[in-house]
Amino acid sequence: MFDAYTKVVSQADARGDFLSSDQLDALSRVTGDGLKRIDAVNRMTGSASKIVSDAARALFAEQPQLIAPGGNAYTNRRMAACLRDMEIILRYVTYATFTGDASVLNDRCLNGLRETYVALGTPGASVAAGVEKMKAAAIGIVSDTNGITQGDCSSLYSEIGSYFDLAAAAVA
Ligand code: PEB
Repeated sequence: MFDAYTKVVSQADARGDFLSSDQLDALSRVTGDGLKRIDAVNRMTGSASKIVSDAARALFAEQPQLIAPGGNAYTNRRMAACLRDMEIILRYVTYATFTGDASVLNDRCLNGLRETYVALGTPGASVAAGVEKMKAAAIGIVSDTNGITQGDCSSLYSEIGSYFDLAAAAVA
């Protein structure tokens, strides 16, 4: 598991190189955006249950076969597992956002997830659709400018979006 800093150090060490000025510039941008990053994590964390439930509601409205008899989210047990899975994925996206690196998401959540869903008969494309709905909800909440000092957060939004996209692509 890496963060934005240890990832660069590990890559430089593997080559026996000092950190390059490009790498230092990139890391100083990460540092400069540090408080924005923590605010974003704080908002996603505080609204996690809303992000999950709104995304799940939208997913089931769009794909009602999932909750019909025989569907993969039919029965309370499977519905609970589905909501739990979405929450787990969101939690790892917040970790990746916090560390500025996708490795925790990849190594601890997405690795083998597609195979797990295939084995369970859970439709990966539907999980991916749910993840994309969480992305929209999360970025909406993170980018709410109400009551905060406004600044340029565009690269942070696209980074957060990329973690959701990574999760969706891993199971689709
Ligand atoms: C991954 N999900 C399920 C299981 C596992 C995971 C390991 C099997 C064991 C169990 O039921 O608990 N666990 C989960 C995860 C990590 C982990 C992400 C990462 C660290 O450890 N069903 C749907 C939707 C979708 C869904 C499309 C969006 O119709 C999910 C939610 N996951 C779903 C369902 C089950 C499941 C299990 C319904 C139960 C399937 C079953 O038992 O038939």
